[in-house]
Amino acid sequence: MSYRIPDALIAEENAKLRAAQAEDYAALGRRLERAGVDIEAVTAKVAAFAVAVPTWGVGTGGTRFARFPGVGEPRGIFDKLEDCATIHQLTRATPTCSPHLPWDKVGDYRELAERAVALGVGFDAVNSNTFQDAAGQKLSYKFGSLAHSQKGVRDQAVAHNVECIEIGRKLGSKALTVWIADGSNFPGQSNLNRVLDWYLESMAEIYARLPPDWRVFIEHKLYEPAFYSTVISDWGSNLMAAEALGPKAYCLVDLGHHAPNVNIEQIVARLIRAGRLAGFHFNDSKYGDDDLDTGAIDPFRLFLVFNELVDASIRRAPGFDPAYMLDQSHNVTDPIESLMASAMEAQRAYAQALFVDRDALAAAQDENDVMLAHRILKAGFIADVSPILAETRLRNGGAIDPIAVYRASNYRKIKAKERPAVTGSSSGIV
Ligand code: RM4
Ligand code: MN
Ligand code: MN
Repeated sequence: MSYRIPDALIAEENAKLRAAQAEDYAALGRRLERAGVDIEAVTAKVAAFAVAVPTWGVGTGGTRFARFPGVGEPRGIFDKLEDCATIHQLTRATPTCSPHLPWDKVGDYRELAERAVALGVGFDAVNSNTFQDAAGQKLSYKFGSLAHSQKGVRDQAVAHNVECIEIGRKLGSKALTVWIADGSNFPGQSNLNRVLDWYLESMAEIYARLPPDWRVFIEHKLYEPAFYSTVISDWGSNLMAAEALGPKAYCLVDLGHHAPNVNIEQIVARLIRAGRLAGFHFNDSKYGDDDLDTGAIDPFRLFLVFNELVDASIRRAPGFDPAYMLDQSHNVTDPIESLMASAMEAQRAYAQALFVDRDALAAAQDENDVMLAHRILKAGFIADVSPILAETRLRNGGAIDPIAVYRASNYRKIKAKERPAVTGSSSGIV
């Protein structure tokens, strides 16, 4: 039987912090009470917040230069599931994981689904992969996949996505996420409109194969690996595609897939307005990188995104049902620690957005009291909501301090023995 962190260890570590946690939570409760807010209402909302973990995120990532694998890394999807379950066990914020195919292909999906149930995790959106060639694949994706100039390659990419839907059905998923690397490196390499036509044709075939209760999430990305143009480059192209396909197509926002300084929260607001927001791939970035830890670089931006989400949920925006997922690559940290910290950062931004006094904000906006409006919004961001986050974990059987418990458990060292070292090092995102 493979190692799992004992509940007794969580309880033991929690006992050390329990008194301080109770004190901090009570103090915050009193502060909120003065503002007419019931802390329990906020805590209940935060406790209901969930973000999916990407199965590929629990392995050590790399850059295009190198990958430095760590000890005790997962060797396949069954090991990855264990790590995803550990993240949820301690944070109580990540009940599902999002598989990537063919990376997570197995012979028996019933066995995989059963293992997930035994570990207490479910499956979120299935991600297709036509940005690299799978072993034994007939035609190459070197020059594209769903938008390739040759019909045979497009058909192969469509068939892969249809297979992803079939596998996802067996795992209990309800959505397919499609991100393609198709694009060009040189002006003149491809006709900017023709590739979009081919993409839409291919996607229409995939769309036709969606089960009635499924959605398809389209993910745009400005550049990389294509450096001159990408077929689905931005939210405009994404929305055009979703609207061309039909009501089950939604636009997914990966925070790292925009030009620097783009106003992402405004894009989110627009997609909500169009009733087409699929959800998120959370991560952070400073320059053109796309996979740093959520909230590590610009937590204010993350807060502003959640501010739009809370605003939409309060006014019950039609079609608003976003799926939340982390999408990161961990090159220099233990992936489990990064993913736990990131789940908590997403939760934090949500809790901070819940702190904003929305009636007062709307009144200040109507009065054009710029400074007051800004301060009301900022009050949410500067609020220390940590006691609420810790309280939700404590009440749900998780850890007050997940990273401390994880370290105390020696999980990685134990896994290093259970999972013999992966030899060799390759470059690539995962
Ligand atoms: C891409 C994109 C996709 C993810 C891959 C691994 O940049 O963000 O969502 O599946 O990376
Ligand atoms: Mn992504
Ligand atoms: Mn990405």
